[in-house]
Amino acid sequence: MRNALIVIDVQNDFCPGGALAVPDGDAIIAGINARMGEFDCVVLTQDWHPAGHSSFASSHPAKEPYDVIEMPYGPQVLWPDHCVQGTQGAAFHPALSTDPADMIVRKGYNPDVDSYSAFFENDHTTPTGLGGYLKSRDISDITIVGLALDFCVNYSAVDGAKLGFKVKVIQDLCRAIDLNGSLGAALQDMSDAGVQLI
Ligand code: VGL
Ligand code: ZN
Repeated sequence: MRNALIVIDVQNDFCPGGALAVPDGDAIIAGINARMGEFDCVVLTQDWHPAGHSSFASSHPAKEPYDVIEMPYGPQVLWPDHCVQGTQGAAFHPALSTDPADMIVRKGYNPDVDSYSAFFENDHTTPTGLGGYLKSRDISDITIVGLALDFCVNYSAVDGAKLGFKVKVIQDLCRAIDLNGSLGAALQDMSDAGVQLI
C-alpha cells in the first residue's frame, strides 16, 4: 500500500480576507503541515482561473454571486471572482508548507468549464492528469484535506473513489462554505461513494 496526501486549494482567496473566504479556512493549515511527513506522496492543488472565467458571476450580465445557472455540463454556482492566475489571491496561503509537495496540480484553467475536482473538470470527463500520476506512482490510498469540504474536497473524494482509490477525508482538516445545505449533501455524496469520513 502506498498513500498520498492531497491538499485541496489552501489559497489566499479561500482564507479569511480572501475573495471567496471559507469561514476559518486558515485554521486547518498547521494541522495539514504536521501530517505531510506521514505520506509517500504529497500533492497540492491550486484553483487557477483565467480572468473572466465562466464560473464568475461578473462574467454573466444580471447575475449575482451564488446564483445558479445551467451550463452545457450541468448546474453551475456563480462565484465572486477568485483565484485568478498569477494574483495574490491564487497564491498558496503563506503558512502552508509547500516544500514537501511532489506535485502541484492546477485546475479551472479552461475558461468555459469549472473544475472543482482535482481529477476531472466539472464535465466529469476531462482529466487533470492527477489520476494517471498517482496510478503511475503505485498509489492506492489517498487522504484528502483542504478547502472547501462541500465543493472541491467533495468532488475530488467522489472522483477518487470512482477511479478506484481508497479515499479518506479528514474532516478536522477541512472547512466548508455551506451554501443552501451543500455541506449535508456533500457528506451524503461522499459516504454513498464509499469515502471514509474521519
Ligand atoms: C472552490 C468554489 C469555486 C473550492 C473553488 O476550492 O472548493 N469552490 N472554486
Ligand atoms: Zn474556483
